[in-house]
Amino acid sequence: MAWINSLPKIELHAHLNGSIRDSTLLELARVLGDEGVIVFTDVEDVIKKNERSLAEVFKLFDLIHKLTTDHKTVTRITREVVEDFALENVVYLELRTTPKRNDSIGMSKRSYMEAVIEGLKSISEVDVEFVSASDSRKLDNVCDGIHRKKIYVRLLLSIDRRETTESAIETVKLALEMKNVGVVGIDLSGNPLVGEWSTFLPALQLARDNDLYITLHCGEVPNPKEIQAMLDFKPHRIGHACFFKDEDWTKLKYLRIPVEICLTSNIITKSISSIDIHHFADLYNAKHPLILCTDDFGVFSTSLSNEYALAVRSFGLSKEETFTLAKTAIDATFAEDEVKQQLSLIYDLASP
Ligand code: 6MZ
Repeated sequence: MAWINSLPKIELHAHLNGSIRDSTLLELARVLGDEGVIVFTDVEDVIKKNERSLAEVFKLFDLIHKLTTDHKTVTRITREVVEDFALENVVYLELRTTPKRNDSIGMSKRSYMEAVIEGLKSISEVDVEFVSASDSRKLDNVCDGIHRKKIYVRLLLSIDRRETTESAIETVKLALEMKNVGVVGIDLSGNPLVGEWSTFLPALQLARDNDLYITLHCGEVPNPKEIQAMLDFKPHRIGHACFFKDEDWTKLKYLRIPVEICLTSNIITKSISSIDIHHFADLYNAKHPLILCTDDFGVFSTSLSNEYALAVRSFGLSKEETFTLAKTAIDATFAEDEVKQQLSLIYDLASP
């Protein structure tokens, strides 16, 4: 479906370390293998595998973090991930990542994030705008007569559910300090079987009090109490919503909280047993705000175009419906009004 590739798309749920090219991961693994830090062939099998349970996904992230967590590599993967999204016509990307501290290599949460920003600055294949629209050089996608892809990038700092309250608060404070370089919000993610909602609440409240946007991984496993507590917090968006009960749907729909839908991720991790019973259909028919997203395009071997194609095939969307679905994602972004207007223009020009 070539038209899906050329459709301008908006990605709002993508984890940096889950969106690494396999070729890059294998290259990094080979280097650590040569240094004797890991056994390359073991890692090669894990990286190339396509079926993974949710528990295996989190084991894989521990491995990926071993391969990627030095400043130079963080810069490199940021550059590659943004380029890959731009090349498939993602015009606005909210990229999320967990700031990491690693004393043994002199990495602080701040220096980790500076390496991410360095990655954004180092992109030359495509035009990137990641500071506020009014401060940035105006993006013109015709350069010397050659059309270049352009992409707006905003950052969300993730709190990992393994973190303490203090560590989560540190991340929120860092996000506040980095608002001038494109950080717009906070995400709560990580293994949903780990950690308590009450641990993260003070940090999330601090974020809210200081006008950061908030998105929560919500209902990725059955946890009725936590789902209700999260909805009562009224985040600006949620991700997944796989294990919602009737009362959760009622509350979600009443509050009109947009849902980031990650079809392939939900199917591969078996959070949803089959695509034809995915909650996309019910939310879509109810005209509830939803956004198709990749989650981790590296880990789940997908792309945003692939997620749209899957929705078209599975739910019978027409071209017009698909275009409208892509365009209405603008409303759910955490972007400034000026960027939203620019995105509207991009869609108007691409209208079928
Ligand atoms: C929950 C997830 C996730 O932050 O190191 N992450 N958290 N559910 C998911 N669904 C499968 N996919 C990714 O990117 C990797 C981290 O993002 C979170 C996990 O905390 C993972 O360690 P960063 O760039």
